[in-house]
Amino acid sequence: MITLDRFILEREQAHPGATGELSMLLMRFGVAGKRIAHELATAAFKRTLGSAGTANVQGEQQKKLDVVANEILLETFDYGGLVVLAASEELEAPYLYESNERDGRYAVLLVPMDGSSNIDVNGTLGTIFSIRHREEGGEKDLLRAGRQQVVAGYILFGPSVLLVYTDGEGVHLFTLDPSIGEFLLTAEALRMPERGRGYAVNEGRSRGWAPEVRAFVEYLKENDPSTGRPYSTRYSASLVADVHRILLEGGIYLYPADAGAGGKPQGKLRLLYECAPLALVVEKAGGAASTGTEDVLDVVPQSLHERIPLAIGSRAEVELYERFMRGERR
Ligand code: AFP
Repeated sequence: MITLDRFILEREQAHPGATGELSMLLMRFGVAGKRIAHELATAAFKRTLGSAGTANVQGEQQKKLDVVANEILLETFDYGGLVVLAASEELEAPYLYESNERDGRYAVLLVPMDGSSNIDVNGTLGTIFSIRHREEGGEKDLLRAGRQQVVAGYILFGPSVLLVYTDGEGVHLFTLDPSIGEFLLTAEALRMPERGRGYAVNEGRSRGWAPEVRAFVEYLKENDPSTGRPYSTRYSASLVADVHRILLEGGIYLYPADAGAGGKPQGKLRLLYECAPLALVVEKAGGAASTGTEDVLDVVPQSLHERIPLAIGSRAEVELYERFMRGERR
């Protein structure tokens, strides 16, 4: 039985000179994951389902559990002197841990509750996280390409609670055993399929997409058993849940630029705390993530809450999507 803590500590021992700080930080995500899972499981009794009646910096309605999960995560790094800054989907500016300002060596980026429209219907949800090195200690430290992430991962709250992370060397999956309250290693050095049979996209928004995107999705739906088509649609309204399925089964998730009514012409998903962490996980498992024209991990952000179009999944489908976007395929 390999617990998350044991796995992390054994990997640390394989790196002579490691300070152990990153290990402590990673283990804290395990603790935060258990606390958030508990809040989700008991929300109906505590009356924490439903809207908080507030909006986040992006003008999106916050659920009570968006706020609760954000508070749990901020509190998680409030001691131990490790983290200087925490940037979150729910906060306009990064939270500064003043007591760690001098010595803290890390910054964290967070989506506390991904897929919050699933909260009230008992659907799958996630927390996305990314750890970066502290540079100067301010917001500018975060405005760097995704390749500079030290660790990235997510916690998936479904029928069981999973924690998936990469430190750049392999992607590892842990499952929470509620009987002992520990995350146990259930897959080490995961490799994702080269191609899949499914795609995830909110097709209700297709009128707002570029013709190239529509052509790609139409291509996936054509009948051609020799190329594995038609693909099946699998969309959950939680990026983490859809990417996790694709990590295990292959395929592609899309959230393209959407010029339709009420759409997001730059794409909906945030580069720094949604796209880049999942891109690192998927790339380290053998997949790819692209804006359609550029590798997500190469995009240098101009601002904290910047949005980009996202195509993420098996290498074969993402490369094919890029060919459609370049007009090489129709
Ligand atoms: P929420 O957390 O606000 O529900 O957004 C979830 C999300 O960022 C991502 O997890 C989903 O894949 C995507 O948005 C769903 O967006 P649509 O409702 O436009 O399909």
